[in-house]
Amino acid sequence: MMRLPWVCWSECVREVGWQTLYCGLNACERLAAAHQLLSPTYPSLDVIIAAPGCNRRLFPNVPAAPGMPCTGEDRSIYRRGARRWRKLYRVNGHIFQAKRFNRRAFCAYCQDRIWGLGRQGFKCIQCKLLVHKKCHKLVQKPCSNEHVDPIEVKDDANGESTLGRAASVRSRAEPEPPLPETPPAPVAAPVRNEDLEPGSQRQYSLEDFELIRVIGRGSYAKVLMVELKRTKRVYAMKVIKKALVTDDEDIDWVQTEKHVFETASNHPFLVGLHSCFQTPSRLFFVIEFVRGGDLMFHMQRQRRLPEEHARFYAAEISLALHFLHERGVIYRDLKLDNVLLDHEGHIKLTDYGMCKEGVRPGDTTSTFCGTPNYIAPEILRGEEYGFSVDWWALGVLTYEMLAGRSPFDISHAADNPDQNTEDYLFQVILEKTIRIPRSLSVKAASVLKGFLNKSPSERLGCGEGGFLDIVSHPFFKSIEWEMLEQKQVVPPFKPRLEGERDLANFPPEFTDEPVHLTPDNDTEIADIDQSEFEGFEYVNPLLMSLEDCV
Ligand code: C58
Repeated sequence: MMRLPWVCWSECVREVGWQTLYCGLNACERLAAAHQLLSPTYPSLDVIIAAPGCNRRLFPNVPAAPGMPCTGEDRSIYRRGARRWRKLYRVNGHIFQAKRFNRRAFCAYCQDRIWGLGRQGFKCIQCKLLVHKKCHKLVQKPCSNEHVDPIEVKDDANGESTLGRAASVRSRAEPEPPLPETPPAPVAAPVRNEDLEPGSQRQYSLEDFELIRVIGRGSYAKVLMVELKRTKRVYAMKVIKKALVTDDEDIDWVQTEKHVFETASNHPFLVGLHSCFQTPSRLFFVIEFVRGGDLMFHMQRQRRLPEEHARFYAAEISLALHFLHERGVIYRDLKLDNVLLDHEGHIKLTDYGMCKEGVRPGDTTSTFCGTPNYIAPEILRGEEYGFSVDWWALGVLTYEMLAGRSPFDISHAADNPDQNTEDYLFQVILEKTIRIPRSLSVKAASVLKGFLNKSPSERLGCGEGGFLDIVSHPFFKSIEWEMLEQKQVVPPFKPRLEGERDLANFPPEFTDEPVHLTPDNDTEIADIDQSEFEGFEYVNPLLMSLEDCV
C-alpha cells in the first residue's frame, strides 16, 4: 500500500476522531480517506465527516509523530466554543445526514412515516430526499442534486417520565467495529504535584478520592458520592466514559458542560465545579456536594406541595435559569431530578450536560433534546427555539409540584400499547389542552397557563417583558426577589440531615450498586482519540483556597 505522509488537517477535520469513522482502514488509509473527503469525489467511502462552514484548508505540514501538533499549529483553536459535528452517509450519490423529523415526514423508500425519538431518519443534504435510517442503504434512486449546503448540526434525546425518573439522552451514532491497527494516541501525562511550579495549581487524580456510593445515573454518566481523602470533604463525582463521547456525533458537549460549570460557580442556585481530571478511559467532574436530595425524592414523599413551597422553589429556579440565560446558556434539562436541595433547603440545579451555550437574545437553535415529559412543543414541532424551552419546563415542574402529577400524565394509558409510547406522549404535549386542578388558586392556575402556553412567543417569560413578566406575575407577588437571590429568605422545608454523610435523602434505587469503576479495557482505550480530551484537567481556584483553610 502506498505510504502517505502524516498531515494535519484544517481546524474542521482535526476533531473528528478518525478511528470511529473510517472503520476497517488503517491509519494511513484513514488519512487518505480524509484527504479524499476534502476532494469530494472519493467513491468507496460511505461515512464522511464535515463541519459547518468548513473551508477545507490544510496544514501544509508534517508533525513529528501521529497525534503531535504541526509547527505553528495552535491547538487551543480546536477547543473554542461549542461546535457540533455531523456524520454524513454516502449512498448512490446521496449524502445523508441523520435527522429528526416531525410527524409529516415519510420515507421515500418504504413510504412509512418517519417519527419517534432519536435521529431515526436520514435526509440527503443535496436533494433533500427523506428516508428511514434503516432504509438508507437500500435507496436505488440516485441523487439528483450535486449542490451542498452548509447545515447546522443537531443532537437528540429520549427517555420517559410522568412523576418517575427518566434519563435525558442524546442520540449517538451506531458504534463502529474496532479498528485493527489504531496506534494508541499518547495520553497527556498528568502533571505530578511535586513537579509543579510554586504557586501553580495541584491537579487531582482518582487516587485522591475514596468512592463512597453511586447516587445517580444517566445515559452518559454515572454519579458517585466521593470523599477527598486529604480533607475528608464529600463531593459528587460525575463519571463519563470517553468511548461514549467519541462515538457520538457531537464531541464537544463535554467542553460546553465545563464552560457552564465555570459560569455556574458564581451563583448560589447552581452547583459549582471543584475539579476535573481524566484517566485513559474516563472523564471526571468533581462537583460540590448538595446534601438534601432532589425534588423528585422530596415530591415522592409529599405527593403535592403547598403553594407557598412550590412558589419558593419555582422562584429560586427562575433566578437560576435567568442567570444562565443572561450568560447565553439554555439549560434544556430542567426536571425534578436535577433540582437539588442543600442542607438549608435552598435549591441548586445540577447536570449541565444538555446545555446549549453561546445563545444571544433572539437567537435560536434546533437540537432535539431534553427529557420527554418536559420537552417543549416547539422542540417537538421541529421549530427553531431559544430560552423559551426552559420556561416551558419550569411550567411542567411547577405543575408537578402543585398537582402531584405531570400535566401530561399518560399513566392511565399504560395498558394500551398504542398509547404507551413516546409518540403518544408527544401528541399529548402538542395537542392536549392542559387541565389545571380546581383545587389550585387562581394565581397558581394563571402562572401554570402562562408557562405552559404552547406558543413560545406568548409564553410567560418569553415576551417583550422577558424575565420581568415572571417577577411581576401575581403568583410571585409575595417573593422578595433580591432577598431571595441573596439566600436571605428562609426555605419552607429543611431536609432532615444527621451529619455530613447522612444518606436518608438519597434515592433508594442505587443502594445495591457496586461503587467501583470497571478496570480499563485496553482494546476500548485504543479506539479513543486522547487528543480530544487534552486540557480537560481543571482545579477551581476558589474551592482550592477554601480547602486550604481546613
Ligand atoms: C440526584 N438526582 S449530574 C442524583 N443524580 C445526580 N446528582 C448530582 N449531580 C448529577 N450534589 C446527578 C446526575 C447527573 C447526570 C446524570 C444523571 C444523574 C449531584 C450533584 C451535587 C449532589 C448530587 C439525587 C441525589 C441528590 C443528592 C444526593 C444524592 C442523590
